[in-house]
Amino acid sequence: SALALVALGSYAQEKQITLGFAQVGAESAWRTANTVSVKQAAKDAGINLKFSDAQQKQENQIKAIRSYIAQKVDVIAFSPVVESGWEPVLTEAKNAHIPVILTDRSIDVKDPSLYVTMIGSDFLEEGRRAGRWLEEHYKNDPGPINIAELQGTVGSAPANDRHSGLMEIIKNDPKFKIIASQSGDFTLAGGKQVMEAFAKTYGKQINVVYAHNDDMALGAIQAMEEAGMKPGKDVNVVSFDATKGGFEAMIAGKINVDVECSPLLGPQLMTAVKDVVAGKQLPKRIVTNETVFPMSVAAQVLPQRKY
Ligand code: GYE
Repeated sequence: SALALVALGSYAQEKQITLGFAQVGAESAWRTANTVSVKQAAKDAGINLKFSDAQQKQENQIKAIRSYIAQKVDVIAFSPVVESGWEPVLTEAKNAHIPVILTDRSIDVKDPSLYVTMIGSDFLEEGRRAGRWLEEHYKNDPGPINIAELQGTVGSAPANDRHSGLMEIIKNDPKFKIIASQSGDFTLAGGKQVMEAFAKTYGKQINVVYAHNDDMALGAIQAMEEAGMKPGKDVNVVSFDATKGGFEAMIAGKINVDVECSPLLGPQLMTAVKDVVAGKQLPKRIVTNETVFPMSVAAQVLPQRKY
């Protein structure tokens, strides 16, 4: 009867959505802020969140996604540790008719129907922004400008793209040279350890430290200071994320420029989850709004920073 249909309709509307979220880990201040944002936004949206932490291992994320499939969650979202190797598990989700939303990091798959949308930053553009800052900063310097690069997690989208974005800008200017490049896995300890080795091998030859995130930049600053180098003065430190820790280092004169990357993706993600459950069509790519903060504005901007 019509009445039963109306009752059924309102029941369907009120049914709580269950979201399975497979997080990368807890490697950085960025990640911690991202986790808080996702959990808070789920609460605010009345979404039942199942949350797992992969400790930066793809195999753990794959296990978590499989368990969400087995539990028949309504939507799966995850921030992929690395770009490659996702076809099998995403095909399983597709066969189970569970929509998948990517947040933060992108993946490399041939079949775009394996996910609904990707919400997050344009890491390639972030790398270009850093490169443009370097070009501007050194425009009257004949060089050579020797860059030591602290890469993020090997195979991750932000590490790949922050490297490529920089290269795009500096490749036609031979005065810029990447003299050393190694992964510090996006952690403070990793950045410190790699920088200790760089300082020993290259010492005063290094003009720029290009750190793929603030945590590694902060670790590198410690290593440089222990090696008697002056970060922010005789070595220009370029970093990403623009966390409070990054801002404090800029105010202390130790990070020269911080390229913003927002972890506050929770609200956008929950909107996308609701839309997908409601059968709405979503854009394939939802890009986060971001900017660049040079050291000179840090003290003024810090009070408004949310992560
Ligand atoms: O820059 C870094 C974190 O994927 C954008 O991961 C994220 C990166 C972020 O560990 O701090």
